[in-house]
Amino acid sequence: MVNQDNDNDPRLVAFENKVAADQRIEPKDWIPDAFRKTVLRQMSQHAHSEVIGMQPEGNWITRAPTLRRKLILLAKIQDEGGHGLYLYSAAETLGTSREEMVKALHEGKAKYASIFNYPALTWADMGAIGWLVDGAAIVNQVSLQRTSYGPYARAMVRICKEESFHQRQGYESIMALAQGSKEQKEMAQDALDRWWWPSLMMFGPHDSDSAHSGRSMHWKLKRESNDVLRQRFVDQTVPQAKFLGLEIPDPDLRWNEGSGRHDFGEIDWDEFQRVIHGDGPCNRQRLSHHVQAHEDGRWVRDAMRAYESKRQARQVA
Ligand code: FAQ
Repeated sequence: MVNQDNDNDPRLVAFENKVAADQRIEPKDWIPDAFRKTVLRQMSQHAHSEVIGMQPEGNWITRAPTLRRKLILLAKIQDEGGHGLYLYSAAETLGTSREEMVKALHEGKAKYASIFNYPALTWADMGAIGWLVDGAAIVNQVSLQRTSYGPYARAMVRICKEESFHQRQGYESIMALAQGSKEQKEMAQDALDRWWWPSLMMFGPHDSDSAHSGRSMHWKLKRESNDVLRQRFVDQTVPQAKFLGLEIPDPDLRWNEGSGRHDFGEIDWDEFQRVIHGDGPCNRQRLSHHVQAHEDGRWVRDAMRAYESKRQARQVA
């Protein structure tokens, strides 16, 4: 068997040249094994995040305060499920089935975004998730529209359009509370207090501690680093909070005239590590809910497989 990552392999040279020339890598192209593993890891984690991310908001569908809010929330959550499906399909082009990806999730071998291990405690959290979580997701995903793996980049284009609607609906929802009664404004502030730091964690560890960034940036899978994207999110969100009359829960946050950016406090990295390694407030609940839903849907998958094999048998006969 050929060592796929042998430096002298002419296919590797062709691959590196294609990346360097800013051309997209497509499923028909030969790719080194390390590249395949890295894209698959990131895409499958991304897909799992979209699907597990339906849970915190799903918790509020039956308690939405008005029919209009309920319709918007339902549509948004369905979009997130759809994003998961595009991403699983795009990831399958790397030769791993969706079933295998889901198995890795259930066995704790694949991660999903840390943010979804926090509970959605009040209706204001629906606004905060749209505003902050989708807001952070878009900053990252706009950058990923230019990722070097073609199927991932194309999935991102459509996903970004929908995420941008999600962010706006969240901002509009939290604005209604921030401009409402004293109690509603307090709910909005409380939601910001609880979701701010986990949103900053979505961008991953500092660049200096990021295990995969070096290779991912070299292969142009990641176009911008974790810290650059996090800074962009802070700079865009601080004025939005000011407009709402809400206070970002960071005593170290201030405008830095020299750098033209906001300085901000240090993330609690111990908490981040605990959450990504399975010990956040809702990790067990999120995973067991997903396992249960997967089991509940087994009969549908079995029925579709049985139908398909019968159809194929009829074609052969
Ligand atoms: N959570 O070396 P790096 C959404 C892990 S979609 C969990 O920096 P990398 C839509 C990382 O996997 C949100 N784990 O890793 C929505 C690695 O562990 P591993 C999802 C994290 O890949 C909204 C280790 O730490 N978006 O929100 C996190 O170069 C509302 C070392 O880290 C994406 O997935 C984290 N936050 O950079 C849905 C975007 N950060 O794999 C519903 C695509 C790091 O070695 C409601 N992904 N880790 O075991 C990415 O851009 C990258 O994968 C990063 C991490 C930036 C997340």
